[in-house]
Amino acid sequence: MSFFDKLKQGLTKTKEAITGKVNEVFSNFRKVDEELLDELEEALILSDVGVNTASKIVDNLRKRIKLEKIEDADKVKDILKEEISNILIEKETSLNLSTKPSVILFVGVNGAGKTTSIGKLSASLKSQGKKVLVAAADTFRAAAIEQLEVWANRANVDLIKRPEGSDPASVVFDAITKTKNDNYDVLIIDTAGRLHTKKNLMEELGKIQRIIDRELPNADQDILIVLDGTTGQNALIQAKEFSEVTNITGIVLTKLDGTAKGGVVIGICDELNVPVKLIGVGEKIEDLQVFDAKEFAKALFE
Ligand SMILES: Nc1nc2c(ncn2[C@@H]2O[C@H](COP(=O)(O)OP(=O)(O)O)[C@@H](O)[C@H]2O)c(=O)[nH]1
Ligand SMILES: [Mg+2]
Repeated sequence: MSFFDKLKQGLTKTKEAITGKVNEVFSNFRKVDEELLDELEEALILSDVGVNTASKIVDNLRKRIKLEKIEDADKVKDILKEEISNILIEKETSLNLSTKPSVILFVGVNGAGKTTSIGKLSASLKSQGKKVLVAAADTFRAAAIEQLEVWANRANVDLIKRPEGSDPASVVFDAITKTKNDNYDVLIIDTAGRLHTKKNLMEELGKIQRIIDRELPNADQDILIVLDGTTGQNALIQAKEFSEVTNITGIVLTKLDGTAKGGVVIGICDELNVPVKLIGVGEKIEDLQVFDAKEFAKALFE
């Protein structure tokens, strides 16, 4: 299956949710009036686009209807698609990998899909000829370390681990040392999603960050927050919370396959000053895609 077919298949339910609701609105309206716009706004909110973004889209729609003197409901539908696509297509989405080595730090709550996404990304980078090291800095549970090891084996990349309960920052330090000594291209760091308090989490991530900055001051860095797409608007809230404690450079949105809440991508692209860089469309090793906004919009509307 091609990447696009896979994406399209993964987005089936989201597509049904958004276009289903929007089409229903249009089937009830022949006239372009304020009531139509209200109903459209509600349909977007119900599709997990988010209140702010839905209202922004409809405001733009209202302006264009007036400016372009639109009376035909079908034309409104076209403009709606355009407005949504415009929101999706604004940002640069490639990973920062121009230095050797470069570092990718994964953060996000438990269960979001960090470890799985690291496994998938490692395999993809490896297939591009890169020498990849992964660091098991989620030392909170033994199972988390084992799970990363399984993925590292699957992706055929090297792993640095220490026993459960070890200081995550020291795992990162060891990993950086190995990265330098053995000439790795990319170091990918897994972190714990939940500590006792937000303060703990902040301190932990801060410590890891300082070590990276000190030991690899010239390395390209990505700090990717992994968000579970099936949680809809909650994903947006989490992204905002994490951006308070760390300098996020990109979003990995997982589990878009099989959820109807993928509309949250639109809200995320609109509300956060951070690009969606990768999306998860399945549990298999090949099921991580570079986020291509154009393709995404196409998969949503065609
Ligand atoms: N369907 C689907 N499941 C996923 C995806 N990404 C992760 N998962 C599943 O989500 C669960 C939690 O993932 P995990 O990587 O352990 O999350 P972590 O706690 O953030 O490290 C696992 O069962 C994964 O198989 C995805 O893109 N699609
Ligand atoms: Mg994990």
